Amino acid sequence: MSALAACHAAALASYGWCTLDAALDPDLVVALKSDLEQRFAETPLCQGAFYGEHTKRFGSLLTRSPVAEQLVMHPLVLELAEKVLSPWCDRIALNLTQAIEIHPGALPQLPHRDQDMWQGPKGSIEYLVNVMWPLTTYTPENGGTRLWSGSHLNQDVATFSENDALVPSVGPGDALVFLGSTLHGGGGNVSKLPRRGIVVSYCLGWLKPFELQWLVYPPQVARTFSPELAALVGYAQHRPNLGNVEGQCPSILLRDDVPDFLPAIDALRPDQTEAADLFVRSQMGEMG
Ligand SMILES: O=C(O)CCC(=O)C(=O)O
Ligand SMILES: [Fe+2]
Repeated sequence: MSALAACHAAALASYGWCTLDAALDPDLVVALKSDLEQRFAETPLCQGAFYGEHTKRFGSLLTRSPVAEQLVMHPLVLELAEKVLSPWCDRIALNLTQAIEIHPGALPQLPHRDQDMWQGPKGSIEYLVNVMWPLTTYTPENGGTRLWSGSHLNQDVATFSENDALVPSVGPGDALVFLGSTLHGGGGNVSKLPRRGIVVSYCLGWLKPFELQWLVYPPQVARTFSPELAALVGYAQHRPNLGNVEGQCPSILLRDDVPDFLPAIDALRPDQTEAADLFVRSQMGEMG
């Protein structure tokens, strides 16, 4: 792991969040903003108390701007996500890409931990790494993401005082990284202008993702992705044998010709291959 990533990983472990300053070329942010402008304008306001009725959200960002790939595949971000999540999975997966616009008049969002969408044990496993890429400068007035530093170490505490929340100062080109176990929420917007940002999150490769990646990037779309990006959105098996098509890696669907009849082929970890082979050999020994 690079020294830079190790430093950020240590901050994530201690505080549950960290910022990456100037992680993206400003020209790319300009291009990204312009690619998304029309969609922000035409997307209706959200409904429901969690999303917030003065906010707009839309997903599938890899189909909405070529710059989105640079966010999703950002090397330092991927290094951090893998460092945090790899103890509990064979590979990580893209959980969502979502653009969020918080309008003037929006109330603060319910403080929450994103990992609570999965009903497994909490405190012993890290499920998700979140990356917020601001498109406008975030402030406590305009709805900048508020979070509770250290809250990842206190899973039993459902919520903390608003007075203890902090709003990291991040702007276009920076990234705010926080764990799925860190309590956070969008801020209320008492300014006159909307706050815009993009969330990219990564989860354990065996979880059901928040945004159904195979549906938003069906094979005809994923075929245009690099093999690494296609694997991250789900065109890869999670060993052993999870997430297959006809017992094969789902990336088979990205080929020009997909044979009608396919053999199921094991995709096991080396330790599992060894155990299965050993067992087969012992059975053959018994038979003859
Ligand atoms: O918009 C934000 O700052 C955070 C949004 C958020 O945490 C969520 O919708 O889960
Ligand atoms: Fe959240």
